[in-house]
Amino acid sequence: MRHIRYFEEKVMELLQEGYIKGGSHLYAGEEACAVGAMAAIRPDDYITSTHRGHGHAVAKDGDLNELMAEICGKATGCCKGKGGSLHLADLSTGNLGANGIVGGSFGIACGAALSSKMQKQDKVVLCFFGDGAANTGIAHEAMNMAAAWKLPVVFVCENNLYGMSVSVERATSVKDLSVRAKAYDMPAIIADGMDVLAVKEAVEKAAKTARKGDGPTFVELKTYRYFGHSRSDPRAYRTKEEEAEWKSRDAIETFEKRLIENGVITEEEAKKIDQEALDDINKSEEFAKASPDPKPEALYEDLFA
Ligand SMILES: Cc1ncc(C[n+]2csc(CCOP(=O)(O)OP(=O)(O)O)c2C)c(N)n1
Repeated sequence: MRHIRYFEEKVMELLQEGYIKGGSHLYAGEEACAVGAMAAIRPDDYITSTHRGHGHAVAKDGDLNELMAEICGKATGCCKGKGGSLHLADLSTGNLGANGIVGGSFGIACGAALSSKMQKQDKVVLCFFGDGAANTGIAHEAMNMAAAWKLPVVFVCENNLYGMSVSVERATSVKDLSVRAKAYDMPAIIADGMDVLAVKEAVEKAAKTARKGDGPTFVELKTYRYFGHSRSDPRAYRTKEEEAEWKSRDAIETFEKRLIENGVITEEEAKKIDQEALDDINKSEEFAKASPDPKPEALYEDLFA
């Protein structure tokens, strides 16, 4: 979780410096969702990510240097600098990619899950999506198909209360998005997205169901993004009090406190873990900055059209 937090703070710094071009949607605040979910599946399982996908890529054990280089548009990136933040894919870890299309993760997840089922591969797919994406047409088509065909997919909704500046209450008829699972005869679990162990437990249960052939589950994680939707967002649609309240339950701080209180790690060990994460991220910045840009002729490579 510390790696993700420092990764995102570094990306913000590089965006503000103008070193990273284009848009970027930061995952800080939601770390427990990605880390808890990945801890619940196998390394050879798949994920489909969102436009807010850096945390998923890091938690799926992506190489930090390659991920940072990709976001900086460098040839050493995991997509050779051609995917960037919004299309951050890392097939070496089973990360089928972030997506600039809100709701884009659903169809790809169902395809991967169908492929796993047809090839009897025993792999599950975590389909991450936001509360805004839950209102897209493809979300409903995909959940219906996955339930009807008992596909090994887990629909992981990161409900961070806002889709850009629009709150869930304004955009959505239901309070808990996961009640929609009932319409597809699919089980639903709601978990605290600020508690990494609660997330792990929920996704583990859902992944087990999917892996044994009993189809999809809707897992709704209640969480919060700390930065604005993107860098130009002044966050005028939410109050400072609301932000402070969520930050008081910060997933990293509370988990660290819990580990120390329960004697799992000492304060010194916690500090060491923190420093190591910071060093790794600084190294990834150095790697990205020392890496070459893609060559112009690379524009014509890796095209499938
Ligand atoms: C099909 C489509 N419609 C609209 C957009 C513009 N857009 C980008 S992010 C976003 C909000 C998505 O909200 P949510 O799914 O809750 O994810 P969050 O940003 O909160 O993580 C919108 C509307 C888009 N990229 N794609």
